[in-house]
Amino acid sequence: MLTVFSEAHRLHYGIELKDGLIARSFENPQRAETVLARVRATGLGDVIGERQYDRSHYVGAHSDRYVRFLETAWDEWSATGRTHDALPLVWPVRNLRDDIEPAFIDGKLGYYAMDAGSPIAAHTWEAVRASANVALTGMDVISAGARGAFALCRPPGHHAAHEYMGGYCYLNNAAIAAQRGLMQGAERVAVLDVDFHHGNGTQDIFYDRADAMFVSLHGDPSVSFPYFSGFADEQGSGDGLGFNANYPLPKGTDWLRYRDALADAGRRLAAYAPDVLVVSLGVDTFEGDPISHFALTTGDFVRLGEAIAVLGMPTLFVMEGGYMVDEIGTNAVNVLMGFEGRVG
Ligand code: 6XA
Ligand code: ZN
Repeated sequence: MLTVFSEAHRLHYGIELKDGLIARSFENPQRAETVLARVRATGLGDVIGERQYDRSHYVGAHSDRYVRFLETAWDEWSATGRTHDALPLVWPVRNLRDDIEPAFIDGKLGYYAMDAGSPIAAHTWEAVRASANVALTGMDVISAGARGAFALCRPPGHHAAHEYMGGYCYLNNAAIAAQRGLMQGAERVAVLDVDFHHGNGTQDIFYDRADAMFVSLHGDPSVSFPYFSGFADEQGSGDGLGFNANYPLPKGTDWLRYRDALADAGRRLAAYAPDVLVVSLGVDTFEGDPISHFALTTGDFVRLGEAIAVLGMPTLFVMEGGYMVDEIGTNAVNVLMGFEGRVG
């Protein structure tokens, strides 16, 4: 299986508001390097760089004005004399006005963010674009006929919605890739999100569409981030009704429980019969993950890859979360090896 990787991810390493304090982000450059090292150590396949795509490839999944915000945010922030990372500090919740885009950057940051987890620094946009381009390149590999490909994206994408960033995400790499699959002739695409956290951004982007199904297994949002999305009654709207499925699972979920939900998700996907499957591959479901609450073991990730392979769909894996840095490489690549039938 080909892996697509961009060194530009190293340009981004920010801060987040955590436990009431500003701290270095759990989402750090070492994550992608550890996964890449494991790809090479296992001989999974060749590693290629990303192709270049212009901004028009991000619009659709995202609004034009949101992409514009991402492109200009650092310049607007730094023009005020500030040299540290930009973070939002006020949000248009409930009855506050969300119909007027603020003119000043401090307002724009809150307008286009769901949390204080997606900092913007001088080179963030370069890394973000490269990550989306990694996913687009991966979809091109699939559209050219490959059975599987791995987009080793960083920063991740599944919390990024049509018009907001959050949870370490800026552009929704999986949705952007899925959209390209549709542009390249797929009649239906599906996204299976196995990250511990609900992929609220991907759900948002495809919620009212019948040509893209979104299926997610994740920690119950009543007790886990992102808290405000990911409940079982979110089933799509309009043309998209019935094409969104959430499987919120309790803290402590282990493989036996996970496997049952995955089997149900697999039946849904098989009935939909997409031309392409995109897997939002987070391995923060690992028992040792520092910010998540499931109990999958390193061996379980092989089983996960095998179960995805059984669906028999051309599959693009897109890297999302996973923070136990030592094991993230083994766990992510175990899914891919399981998919390839390379380990038993
Ligand atoms: C709160 C936790 C963000 C979760 C990010 C993640 N800052 N998403 O792993 O999949
Ligand atoms: Zn996650």
